[in-house]
Amino acid sequence: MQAETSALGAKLTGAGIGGCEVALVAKKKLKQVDAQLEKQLEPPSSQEKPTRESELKSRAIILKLGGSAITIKDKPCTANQSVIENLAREIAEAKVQQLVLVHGGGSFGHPLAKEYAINEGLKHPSQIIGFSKTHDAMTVLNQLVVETLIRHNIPAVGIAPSSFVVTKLGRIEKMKVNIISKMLEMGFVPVLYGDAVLDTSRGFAILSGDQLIAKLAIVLGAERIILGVDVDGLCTSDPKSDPSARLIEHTNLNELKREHSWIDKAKVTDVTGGMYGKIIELIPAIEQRARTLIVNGTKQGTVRRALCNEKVKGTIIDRE
Ligand code: IP8
Repeated sequence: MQAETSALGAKLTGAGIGGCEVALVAKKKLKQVDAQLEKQLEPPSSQEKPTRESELKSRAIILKLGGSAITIKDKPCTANQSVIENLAREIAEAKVQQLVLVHGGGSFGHPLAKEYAINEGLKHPSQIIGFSKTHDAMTVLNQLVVETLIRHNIPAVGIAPSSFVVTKLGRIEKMKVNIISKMLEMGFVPVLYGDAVLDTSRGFAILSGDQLIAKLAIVLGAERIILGVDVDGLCTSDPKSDPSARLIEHTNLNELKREHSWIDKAKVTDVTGGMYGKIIELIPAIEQRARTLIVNGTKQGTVRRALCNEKVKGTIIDRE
């Protein structure tokens, strides 16, 4: 039986704010924030290079805890506490030197992001409160994860991506990454998440955890990316609906690119980041030699073995 934690209690209801005036003020405010961020954030040219810190020390591992694994998908704002507990224990056992954790939104971020159409950008003032609710729900989940990690003696620090990432048309445009590399250098485990973020073209957008891990892997020069999801890995079809689905144990970018139907499947069925969408997001990081492993984060022992580089059931994706 899964232990469930209803973190936000009753369903969060939409309380829109009315009036074009408010929308204009909000837009003006967003522009001001944007101008300020322009000044503060690093120029994109310096972002694609591995940081000095990552060159000096062992290379980081980036572990994504999928929302499907750590939350109960069909119960709004409900965490799968037993899975989080188990993952925290395994992460502690693995004793990784430099680890960045990123978790997805699951039943916390996604229903609210959808209800307020956050990913479509700012079109109506009633969405403003939706942005706050979406971000707030993610901070609640983040806190649950961070608290559990700390209980297992992991020096976890929750960091809101909305505080250091800005997107343009939904794609990361600026990312102030030095705080993450500094934390890694000092032995902390930064815990980030998919978030509602400011967008220089649309006002705001949803930054998926998958886009975030790919970018972090490139910028930090990560050695490996591990995705802990709620299935055993990448399969020939959706294992949840097709019993004949076969696990692909090892593949590479050329093989994936040759198989054009992947791209089509991603467009048709996984626009919001299902398995095929994840792979597409990760391609630039795999191109930069971040070996990627997809495992079932809900099965005991898999994440520990993956972190320790031991043989584990899952899908390895290499550059070549
Ligand atoms: O679950 C989306 O992150 P993901 C986060 O990694 C929100 O796609 C806020 C919906």
